[in-house]
Amino acid sequence: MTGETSHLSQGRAVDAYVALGSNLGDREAHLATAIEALRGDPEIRVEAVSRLYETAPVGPPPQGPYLNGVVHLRMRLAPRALLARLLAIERAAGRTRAGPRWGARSLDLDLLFYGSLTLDEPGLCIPHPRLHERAFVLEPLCELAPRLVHPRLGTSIEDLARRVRDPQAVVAFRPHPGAPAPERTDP
Ligand code: PH2
Ligand code: MG
Ligand code: MG
Repeated sequence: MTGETSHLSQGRAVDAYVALGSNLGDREAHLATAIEALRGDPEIRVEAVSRLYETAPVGPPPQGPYLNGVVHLRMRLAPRALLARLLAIERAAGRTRAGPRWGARSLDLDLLFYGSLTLDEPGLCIPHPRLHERAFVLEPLCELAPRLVHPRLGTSIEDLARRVRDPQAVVAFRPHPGAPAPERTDP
């Protein structure tokens, strides 16, 4: 095999889940642009996109609320090749790495799962090391993959989400398309 194909995961299609977040600028536009960029990548298939949630910021620096969501991807790219695509999409949204850890950002794309792979390398830890503590990740992920089992913890997303659920801190940004229409309040 030549170097040209070394970014491929030996021809095997893999399901990956990526968390989306933004709390700077036009948050919804940043997330929409990221989803469009993934859809436009000929080597990535976007299988599903969760609803977006407005979430209270987690972490020390004072900052505004986030919009968060999760996408399910299917591709043959190896983990590092996928990570490189995600970082390029972040940069195109004006993301810099100058701010404090856990500080405000225009766009954050975090690789949560890559099949059932576990990996702990500089710059890339799979599954994402904090996903099981974060309601803002687990709530949207639970919509797409409730039965997915975390390969390190041996626990389903549904069970992990139940443990951290926080309806005050993670609120659907738009009503679910199938939800009943809000009650009319005109006089
Ligand atoms: N991301 C962070 C730090 N804190 N809080 C929320 N609600 N959502 C995020 O995506 C988030 C955060 C660093 O990546
Ligand atoms: Mg993050
Ligand atoms: Mg990140």
